[in-house]
Amino acid sequence: MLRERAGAWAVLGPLLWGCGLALLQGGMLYPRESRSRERKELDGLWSFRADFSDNRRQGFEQQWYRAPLREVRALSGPTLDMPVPSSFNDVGQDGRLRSFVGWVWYEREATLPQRWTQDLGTRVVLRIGSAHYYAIVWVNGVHVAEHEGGHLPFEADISKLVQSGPLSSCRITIAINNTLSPYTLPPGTILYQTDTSKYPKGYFVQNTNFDFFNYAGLHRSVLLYTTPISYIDDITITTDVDQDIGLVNYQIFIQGSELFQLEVFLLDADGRTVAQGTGGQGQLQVPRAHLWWPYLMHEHPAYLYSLEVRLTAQTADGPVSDFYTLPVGIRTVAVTESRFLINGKPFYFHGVNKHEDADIRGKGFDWPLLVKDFNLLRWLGANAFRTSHYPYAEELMQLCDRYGIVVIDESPGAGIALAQSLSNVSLQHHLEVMEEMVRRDKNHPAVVMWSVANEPASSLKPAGYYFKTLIAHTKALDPSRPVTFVTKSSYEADLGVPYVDVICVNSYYSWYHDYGHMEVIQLQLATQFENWYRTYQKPIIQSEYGAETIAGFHQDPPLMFSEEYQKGLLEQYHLVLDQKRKEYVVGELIWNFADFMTDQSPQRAIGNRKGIFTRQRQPKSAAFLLRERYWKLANETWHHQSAVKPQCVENSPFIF
Ligand code: GCB
Repeated sequence: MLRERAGAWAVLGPLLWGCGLALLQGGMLYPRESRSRERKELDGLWSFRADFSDNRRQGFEQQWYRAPLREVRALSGPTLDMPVPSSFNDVGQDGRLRSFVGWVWYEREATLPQRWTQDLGTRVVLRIGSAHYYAIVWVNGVHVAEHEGGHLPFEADISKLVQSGPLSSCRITIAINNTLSPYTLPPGTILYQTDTSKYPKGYFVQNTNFDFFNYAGLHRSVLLYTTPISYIDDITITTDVDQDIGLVNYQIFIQGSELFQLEVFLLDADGRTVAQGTGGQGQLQVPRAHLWWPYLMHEHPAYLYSLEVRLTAQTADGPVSDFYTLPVGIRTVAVTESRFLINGKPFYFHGVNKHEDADIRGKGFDWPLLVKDFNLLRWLGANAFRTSHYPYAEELMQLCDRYGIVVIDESPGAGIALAQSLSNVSLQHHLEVMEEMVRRDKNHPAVVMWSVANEPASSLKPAGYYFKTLIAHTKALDPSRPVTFVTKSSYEADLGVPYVDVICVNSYYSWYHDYGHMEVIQLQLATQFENWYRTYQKPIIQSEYGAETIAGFHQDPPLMFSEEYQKGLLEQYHLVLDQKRKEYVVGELIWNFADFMTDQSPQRAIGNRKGIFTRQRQPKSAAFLLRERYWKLANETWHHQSAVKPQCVENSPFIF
């Protein structure tokens, strides 16, 4: 039975990859420079105005996109300087902006190289990495794009606009609305307060059922890039291993020409060509392939090849060439009744849940923060994280590939609490979001599983159909990876878990239940695992556990909120995890990597404090406890034949 299920994955994956991933129409390749492609980042200061008018629609009524924003006289006042990427909420001193709900307007001028505006053989694309939540984009006052969803990129081909006149610059205006509804992902509701004895006229607040602050704005880079008019639109890679031969299946989509030739070259890390092919679809074979292994599982983790794709296309104006290079990791993923296998070896997730969150910038992308977080992860000996509770920046996913940090890639399906949010309207949008997410992240070897949601109301009646459809669709999009969602429902009531490949369970024993009583953890946790496993015979990940901890609060014997309590609680969990990981538990992810901002509430002392690091990335005592544990776990799951084992050497934490 065990082997049969593993086998089914291994066999079905390669057979289905062609049809599954082909369901996706249109590409969203990361914009990389090449011999045929240029890019221009538009990060920096943009003009900004929040529309404080009562109906939040003054910007549309006065058509703020028609002229430079600073020239429009508006009730909402002058424009502000706004950094991009950044959330707009925490950079100012105006409390109204911090909690603003409605339309905000961003604008900047971009100067374009002459060739971009004069060479009609050049395609100019505007790409927005993340605009939370709903965005409308104009270039020189002309509507070019609209997008729903705050965590995935979208693009507009603006060639015609910038090549139609003598202009060497263009004005980009982006209106963004952070209002959430029961049908958005994540969902939310606007509550109007009509009791005029308590609230001013027109008073409303936005409520959510998720536990992170609804930061908004341009969270990732906005950039312009070029391709030739006939171009490589999408590449899909799946990999397999046959004995010591690595198999790289590729499928390439071209736009702008029906008549073209494609050549592909697979280069090793030293730049040597190890395999090559032609045509839009095929399989490359790599004898004695270096596999992509997770961090701390192998002496040489995260081995990446490069797939160089060269297009020569015939167009009305003559031949055109396009070049794109994609990093490729050769690895397999499989799930049995009790194990998660990477390259056929049992993999144990020992890692964290994260958030895109930091002081001042909110959810804005930041290179120093990114590098610090990876250094902390490697110091900790973490081999995995979940992108709780939305897809993270592409640059971060690339570093996961490069460092061997395994990712459970989660959609923004957090806080699905109302029956309305399990309706067909919501489902349709959720299916589209999964398409966007798979399209963006399908080629990352680090991504080993999709998570379609976090803690939905999966015991409500519509949840059965909702998750059956959503998971089946995700598997059809990508048959090469397992699919899950993260549950907090009981094993008896959950209607979605029958469809997952791996059960991901969150529990907060002796925190939200029996608080202060760590002595109940072992019994309750063991019962949790046994119930789920007896019912489903699927591997289980403890996808969240933790305790609110204010750094610097000490209390012995431990009391809640102290560093000692956090450590004590974790230790109780670890005792049970150590038994059950010998059987069917395949991972443990602490909640949370670092403290993060939430809505205000009596339970949150300026945000959620369950981090093992503070929001400024300084360790609490629990970080040292976990570090010891993770390095020990790494030692046990080391699969390479060599005698060298992972070691956590003081002051030189990464030996690889
Ligand atoms: C959970 C949620 C997470 C919260 C966490 C908590 O179950 O998945 O988003 O932040 O609990 O700290 O309450």
